Amino acid sequence: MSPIVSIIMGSTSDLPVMEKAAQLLNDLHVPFEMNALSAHRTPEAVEEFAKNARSRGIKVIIAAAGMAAHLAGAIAANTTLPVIGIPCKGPCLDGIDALLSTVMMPSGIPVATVAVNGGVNAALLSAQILAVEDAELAAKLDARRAADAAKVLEKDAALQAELNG
Ligand code: RP5
Repeated sequence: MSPIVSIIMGSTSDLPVMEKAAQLLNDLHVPFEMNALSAHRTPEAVEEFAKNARSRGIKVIIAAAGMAAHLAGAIAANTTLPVIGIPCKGPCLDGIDALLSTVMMPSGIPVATVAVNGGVNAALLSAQILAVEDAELAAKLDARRAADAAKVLEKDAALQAELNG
């Protein structure tokens, strides 16, 4: 199937975070593509990627970068597809650098920023956007939440059993 979500990262060094997003989209059977292009090192390629994404059938873009993380913003500047930004934790500043660079977009060019290294939530948010028009995907997301809630309740029950004998 042709990809409808595009995962893009500033460097292959961001791959560990993006693999979590990829795994989740695989689990949900959402077709995706994955690329590594840099807003700073390959600006023309990023512009071309963003400008062509809609005509290639992409519906949501997940963009991850670390340090002076301008990738999500640079992509959002060149498309009106929804762009989800993931700030990646770099070698210093604990990801605050990437968080602020990704989230503090000027009015008019939105980037939906998830938590630092938030690959799972980025993938879930992309699926939720797609699920607005896809009842089958919405049902899968509901089932996933129910399963997650059941795990929490199971762990709480085990904790109570341990505490109360
Ligand atoms: C950013 O700079 C990338 O997204 C990466 O998080 C960071 C470091 O890149 P490398 O020097 O590891 O390629 O653009």
